[in-house]
Amino acid sequence: MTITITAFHSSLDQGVGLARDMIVRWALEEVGQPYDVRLVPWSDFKKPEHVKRQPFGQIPTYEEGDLLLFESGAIVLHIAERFAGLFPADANARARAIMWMFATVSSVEPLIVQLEVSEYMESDKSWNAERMPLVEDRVRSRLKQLSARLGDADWLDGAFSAGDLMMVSVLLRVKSSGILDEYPNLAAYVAAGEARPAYKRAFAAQLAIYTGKPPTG
Ligand code: GTB
Repeated sequence: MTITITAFHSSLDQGVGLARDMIVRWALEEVGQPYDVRLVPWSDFKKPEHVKRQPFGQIPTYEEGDLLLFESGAIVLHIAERFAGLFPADANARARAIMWMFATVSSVEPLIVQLEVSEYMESDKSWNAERMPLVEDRVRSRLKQLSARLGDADWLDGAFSAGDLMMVSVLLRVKSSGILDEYPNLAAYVAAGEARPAYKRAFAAQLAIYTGKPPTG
């Protein structure tokens, strides 16, 4: 059955892996499923045809036969349940992988979103210089806890899982701030995610849309 996802027709970041279709691409690459991509122009995001798929007028979405999903976390959860490769066989380990997916979107990502808002949407505000250190320190405090939990392990709970895929994807968004490098084990964890062949294929496929060059390797 053909899987179709949506992505930006044109991206401000030119496909450096931060738009959320990357998370879905990576998951599909990990489980070895081919997919088509429907590119959505900015002008169509809030039009009824796209809002029918994604009520908030965003990407990514996921279509597989009669199934239509939005929210990257829900899409990854579905992919991990539907195809082998992202969830452990053991039921308890699988529950913990799901726990890490929720931890990513509810305990880590919101603090990182605040940092992105301060950096990209509020940098011109008179109070931004005062607020930014507070926002950065909230991210630091959460990353310190995550770093303590990860310790010297390769992944969050045994083998690489959908929980790691989600967590690495979110942590990548603080890489450019320099904060990630303050936690060497988290920086190494993210680098190990980026080094996975499936991640590299997904990254190349997303980049190719905006460079016009087919992915290599
Ligand atoms: N919680 C949702 C999910 O995980 O699926 C969040 C989806 C989301 O934020 N999608 C963004 C979007 O569609 C793209 S990823 N934004 C359009 C809108 O809201 O109108 C964030 C993003 C936005 C823009 C760039 N860029 O231009 O380079 C990169 C990443």
